[in-house]
Amino acid sequence: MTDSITIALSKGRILDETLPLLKEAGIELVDDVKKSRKLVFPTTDPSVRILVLRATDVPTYVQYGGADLGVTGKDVLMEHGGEGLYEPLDLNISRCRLMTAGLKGQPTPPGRIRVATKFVNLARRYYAAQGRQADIIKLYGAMELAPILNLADEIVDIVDTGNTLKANGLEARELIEHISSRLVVNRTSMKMKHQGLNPIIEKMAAAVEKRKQS
Ligand code: PRT
Ligand code: MG
Repeated sequence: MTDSITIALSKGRILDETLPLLKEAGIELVDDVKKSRKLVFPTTDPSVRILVLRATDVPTYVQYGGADLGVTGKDVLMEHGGEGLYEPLDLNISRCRLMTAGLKGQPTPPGRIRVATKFVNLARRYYAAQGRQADIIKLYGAMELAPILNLADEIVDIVDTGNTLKANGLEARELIEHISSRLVVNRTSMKMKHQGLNPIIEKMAAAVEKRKQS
C-alpha cells in the first residue's frame, strides 16, 4: 500500500495539542481517542490511519517504517538519536525546557557526580560535552526523588513552570535545550510517498504559522 499513510502520535499531553493541527491538515479521527482502547485509528481520510503510542516509542516506529510520520517531543528525539528520521517541522506545541537540577542551595560537588534521569544517552552526551565526569543512573519516573534520597547529585528532567522542582526542594541549574514537539518522517517514506506526505506536512506547517500569527 504505497499510497496509504500511517501517522504515529504520542499519547498524553502532546496528543491534545496535535489533534487540532492534524484537523487543520484535513485529518480527523473517527473515534474518541480518550474513550477507545484501540491502538490503530481510522481517520476521515481513508488513506490515513493513526497509531497512538507512548512518546518514547514514536521515533522507533517511524525509524523502522511502522509509521511514515510521527509526532514526539524534541527531548525524546534527542534521547533516541534521530537515526533514520527527517525532522521537517517544529510544531511549536508542548513547549518546555530540558534542564539539570539539584537540591536547593546545595551546589553540585566538584569532580565525578551521579546524575539520575530517564534521558541517559542525552545526559551522557551533555556532561561529556561539558568535560564533566558523570555516572548516569537510569530512572523511569519521579526523578525529583533521587537527590532527596541521596541517590544522585543532579537530575536531568523536563521543567515547565518549575513547580514540581520547587515542591520537592529542588532548583533548576543549567538549561540543556528548549523543547517542543516535532514532526518526524521516515527517510524511505519521504522518497517513496512524497506525493501523499508533502501536502500533510505543508498543511501542518501552515497551521503552525497561523497560530504564531494569532
Ligand atoms: O507517561 P509516560 O512515561 O509515557 O510519558 P510522559 O509522562 O513523559 O508523557 P507526557 O504525556 O507527560 O508527555 C511527555 C512529553 O511532553 C515530553 O516528552 C515533553 O516533550 C513534553 N512536555 C511538555 C512535558 C512537560 N511539558 C512537562 N511539564 N513532559 C513532562 N513534563 C513533566 C516533567 O517531567 C515534570 O514532572 O511535568 C513536570 C514539570 O512540570 P512543571 O510545570 O512542574 O515544571
Ligand atoms: Mg506521564
